[in-house]
Amino acid sequence: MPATNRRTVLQGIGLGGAATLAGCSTRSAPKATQTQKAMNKQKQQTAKRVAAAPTDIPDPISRNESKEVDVTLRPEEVTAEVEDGVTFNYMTYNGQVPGPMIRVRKGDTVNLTFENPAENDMPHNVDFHAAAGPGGGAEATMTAPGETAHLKFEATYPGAYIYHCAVPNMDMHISAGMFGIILVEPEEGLPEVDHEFYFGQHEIYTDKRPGEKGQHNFDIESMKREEPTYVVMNGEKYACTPDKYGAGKVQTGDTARVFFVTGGPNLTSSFHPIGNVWEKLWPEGSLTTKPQTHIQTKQVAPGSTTVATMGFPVPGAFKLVDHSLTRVARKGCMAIVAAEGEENPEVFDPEPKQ
Ligand SMILES: [Cu+2]
Repeated sequence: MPATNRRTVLQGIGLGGAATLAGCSTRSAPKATQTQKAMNKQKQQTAKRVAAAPTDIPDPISRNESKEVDVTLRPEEVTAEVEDGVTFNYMTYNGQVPGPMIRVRKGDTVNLTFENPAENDMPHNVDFHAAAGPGGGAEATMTAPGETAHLKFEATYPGAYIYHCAVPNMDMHISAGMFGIILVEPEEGLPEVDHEFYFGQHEIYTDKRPGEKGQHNFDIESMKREEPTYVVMNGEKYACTPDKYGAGKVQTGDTARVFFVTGGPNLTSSFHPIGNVWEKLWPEGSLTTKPQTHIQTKQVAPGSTTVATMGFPVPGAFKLVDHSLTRVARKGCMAIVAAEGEENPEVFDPEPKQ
């Protein structure tokens, strides 16, 4: 369907046009209560896992010229567990939280296909902070269930950028999981590392207490108060730890680069690697800025990212957390990278001889 016709249809069902853009008129937007009802509907689709695998990242770019990169995003509404025995109706890009990491090079053209599956209940779209154009593509990709939209844009500036859903009730969609990273590598590429990991933090607002068994419904009142039930990395409580899907694995002496995004929609993360520091850190994912060095805790605002490297001089479990630690101890916000290898008592000796 051509874009203009699609918009006409969407406006007809109260979902279209200017109302899709952040902060704009909500003249034809669905009411939040309508969206909440749709979010809390019994879903047909259930998923075993929505947590993105932190190593599921496209390879670093080695080419020296620009090209067109095909990307397909499918907003998928699925029910899955936040933790054992606790289910929630997520909204995702391609069934995972955060959405797939998109990797291009400055000057590349992103050729996006945006497919809103017919079995969905809600309209969705995507706003790329890496796209220079109205709404980052939000209006161009605004689709009702069963529709497909196309968008092309040139990645004109390097950096690690968030993309997220930007329909009128965008806070509800982001808190259900609709955000991810698009990485635009500088022309010269990124420094070589041994490992790369991808993590995204966001809040889940429900009508129950953390850990209370059963289906948790989305609760707009707790979102308005900004009091989430869960604060999670990669969509689920402690998803990327040995107790759930496993920790990231490295060897002592390796270097790792972490791509981190705060989806929010409301809380700023104080991103910290316990037992380590960020050796080099590119604030706000700005890859044209010189990195900061030896940073303990970095605030990452909703709608922003950070890129940071860490080393592993000694073996052990290195916990990546939001240093607002109640979110870690009680609300699920932690990932682990485990380093294996020889002890290095000169650097760190947990059992010194007396
Ligand atoms: Cu959405």
